[in-house]
Amino acid sequence: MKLLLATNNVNKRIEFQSLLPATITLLSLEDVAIHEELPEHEKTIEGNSLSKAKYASEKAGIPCIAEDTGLEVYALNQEPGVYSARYAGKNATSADNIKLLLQRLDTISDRKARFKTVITYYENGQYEQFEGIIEGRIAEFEKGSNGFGYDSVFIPEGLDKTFAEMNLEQKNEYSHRKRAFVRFLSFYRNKL
Ligand code: ITT
Repeated sequence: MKLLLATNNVNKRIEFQSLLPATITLLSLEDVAIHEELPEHEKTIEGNSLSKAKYASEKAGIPCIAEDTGLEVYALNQEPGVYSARYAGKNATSADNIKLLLQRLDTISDRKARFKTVITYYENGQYEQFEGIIEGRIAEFEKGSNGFGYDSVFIPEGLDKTFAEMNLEQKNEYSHRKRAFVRFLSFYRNKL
C-alpha cells in the first residue's frame, strides 16, 4: 500500500518511516513531482495540517497524510505554537528559534510546555485528523545532539532528559508524533 507523506521536513519523514508497518510504503513529495512549498497560511495547527494534506492530495490525485506540529509554552500564551518554524523570523533556523525562546523564558520560572502534532489524512475531498500531545517543560539550556527543531530544549514530563538526549526509539516512546500516528494507524488499518 502506498501513501503520500506531504512534508518538506526530512526529520519528520525519518520519524514517520520508523513508525510504519512494513505493508505501507511512503511516497515523498518528490516522488509525485511536487517541488514547491506547501501552503501554511492558517492560524491553527489543525488548519495548516489540513491545508498541506489537501493541497498535496489534490495535486497528486492520491490519498495523502500531512502533519503540522507546534511547541506550546504555557507562560508565553502557547507561543510559539503554530509559528514554531518561524518563531525568530521568516528564514529562522532552529538555533535562532531556540535562542529566542530561551531569552523569552529567561526570567520566567514556569517552563511548562507541550508539543502538539495534528496529522491529517485526506482522500477524495474527505479528511480525518489525529492529534498527539506530549506535556513537558523547557530546559534552561540546550542538551543533547539527536533529533531536530526544539528537541534539545524539550524535556518530557516525568523525565530529566531532553528529546535530543534520546535515540529515535526512545523519543518514539513519548513523542507527540508517535501518539498522533498510533491514532491515525488504527483508522488507516481498516482501509488496508
Ligand atoms: P512541513 O513541510 O511538514 O510543513 P516544517 O518543518 O515546516 O515541515 P512545521 O510547519 O510543522 O514543519 O513546523 C514545526 C516546527 O516545530 C519546526 O520548527 C520544527 O523544527 C519543530 N518541530 C516539529 N516537530 C518537532 C519535534 O518532534 N521535535 C522538535 N521540534 C519539532
